[in-house]
Amino acid sequence: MSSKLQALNDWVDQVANHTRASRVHWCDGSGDENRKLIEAMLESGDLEQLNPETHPDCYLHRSDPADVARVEHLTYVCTEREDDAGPNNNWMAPAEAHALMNGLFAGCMEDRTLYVVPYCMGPIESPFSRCGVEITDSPYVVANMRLMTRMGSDALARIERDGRFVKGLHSTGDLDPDRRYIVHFPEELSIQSFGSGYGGNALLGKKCHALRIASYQARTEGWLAEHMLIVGIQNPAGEIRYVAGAFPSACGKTNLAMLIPPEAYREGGWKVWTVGDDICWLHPGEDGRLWAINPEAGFFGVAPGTSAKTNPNALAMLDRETIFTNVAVTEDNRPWWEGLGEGKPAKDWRGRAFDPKHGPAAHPNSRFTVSIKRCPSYSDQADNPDGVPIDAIVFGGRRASLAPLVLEAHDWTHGVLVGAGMASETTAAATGQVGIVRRDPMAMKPFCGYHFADYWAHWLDVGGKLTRPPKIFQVNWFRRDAGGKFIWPGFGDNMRVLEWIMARCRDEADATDTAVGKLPDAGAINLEGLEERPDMEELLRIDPAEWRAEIEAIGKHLESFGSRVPSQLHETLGRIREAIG
Ligand code: GTP
Ligand code: SPV
Ligand code: MN
Repeated sequence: MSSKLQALNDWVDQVANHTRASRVHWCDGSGDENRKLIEAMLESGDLEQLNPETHPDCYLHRSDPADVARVEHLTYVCTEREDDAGPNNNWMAPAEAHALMNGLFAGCMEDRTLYVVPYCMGPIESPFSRCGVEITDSPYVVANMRLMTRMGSDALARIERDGRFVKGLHSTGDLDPDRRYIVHFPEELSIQSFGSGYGGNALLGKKCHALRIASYQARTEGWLAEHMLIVGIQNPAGEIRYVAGAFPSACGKTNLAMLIPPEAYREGGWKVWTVGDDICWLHPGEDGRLWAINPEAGFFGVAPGTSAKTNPNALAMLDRETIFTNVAVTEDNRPWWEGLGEGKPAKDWRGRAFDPKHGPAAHPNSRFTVSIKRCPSYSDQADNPDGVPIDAIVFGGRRASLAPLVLEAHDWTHGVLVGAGMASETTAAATGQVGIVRRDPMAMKPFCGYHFADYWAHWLDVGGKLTRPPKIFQVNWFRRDAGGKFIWPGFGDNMRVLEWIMARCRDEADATDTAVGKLPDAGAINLEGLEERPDMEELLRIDPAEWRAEIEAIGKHLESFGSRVPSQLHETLGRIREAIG
């Protein structure tokens, strides 16, 4: 097979020659093709079958133990001018990066099949969707891309119609961490990834295309590519309003995206619909509102902590047609992870007999891959080519102290400052130390394909085009008490905060103005049905001394991006500094 697009055929030929691939397979995305791939992976040991009685069509992949997370220190944005990549990215000159990658890819697919994977990010018929083709030598990547994107013949047909696509080249190489690079050429609309099979490094449609390349394109085209979930919140009157939320990796997007409201809310008629859990493309509409699509078609979710109590919707879809990566297994070969709340591990994520002295049974960044259509709260609007209109944007992070449960920005510019100043404790989603507070503007630190200062200017520009901009909020589910316990119950109970946010969007709830934003009045958050009343005073406390230090730190952080930082952000910060005294 080949395509009707000469440029695509030429590129595939050229890569096949350079990598000396032994076979070329064009993926059509069919069930039959998938079954054959799975069979081959079961034979090669890439996959293990899980218990077919309890988990039909579920498989376990154990990755190389040194290839379990994104590698931010080996991820590069290669623009002609270093300044365009910004201090937020590692940079390499394009010529140097091409020379390096050409060397690594030379002959790397000898004895391997080269898969051509056409994919579409977003509904096939949406004008907002963008296509790409990933060339990979990993059948695991093909099977995951089939769940995560609209992959195969339909995507190829659209690519042939459009005549343009993002070129992604991937090889697992020999998995040597010293020969591992994830490089992006935004000016060429291309990506090259070598030496890793892990999600964000290898499923190129996801972070590499839909965030790094897309954010760069979005800037020139007047839209935003964001690390955000999208949910629809249906109130007792039956109206559905949409919220987009940016939280850093492993900080709660998937959980918020498929939240089940507490019983009292459900009985009252509240319901939450899932549109997306990780990536959101936002377009200013002709009506002056911001419209969102989820470019993905599946979830690549964090397994640990997922239970019938914390996330019943996730658990309900993980018992069939799911690929698990680096989880543990029980004696009867069911998937298991810390926080699952039932069963016990027999083998750990590396396949060894479980022994607590080796650490957790499941890797802390173990994941599940599953189609979004399997989600019980899947929204029928997720396939709408026009997207959904956004009423509120929520920025969140893991902060043990300082950040209150919820805070409303004074206006769009203040909201952009709130996003730009975001900080969060690091997690296992990327290699490196866990639990360190770092600035992660808009949860895009690892994913923005250009200079952060230009990115914030672009946010302000987009806001300027909106006559009905979403309100912007900051939330923190992770504040801890003196004993280190989370004060807020989180998960389904986050609905209580969403209710206040939705009421604010309809101008129906009061708020107290403070220097750092608008806070709910005492008693404004509905606590009905909670077994234990959380310490709301502590959750909503603004400590002026702590905040003064934070404002200084945000000022330094903005300054580190130099003179390109929009002056409005410095001015807004200055006003807050004065107001807090
Ligand atoms: P990425 O897929 O890496 O982008 O992560 P994510 O933002 O989708 O995070 P996810 O929802 O998978 O949550 C990550 C971890 O945080 C899991 O272990 C969850 O159980 C936990 N978590 C999510 N929401 C809450 C919450 O409201 N409170 C608490 N305490 N933990 C939460
Ligand atoms: C994240 O790390 O933010 C993820 C997983 O969503 S990955 O696909 O690896 O980026
Ligand atoms: Mn993510």
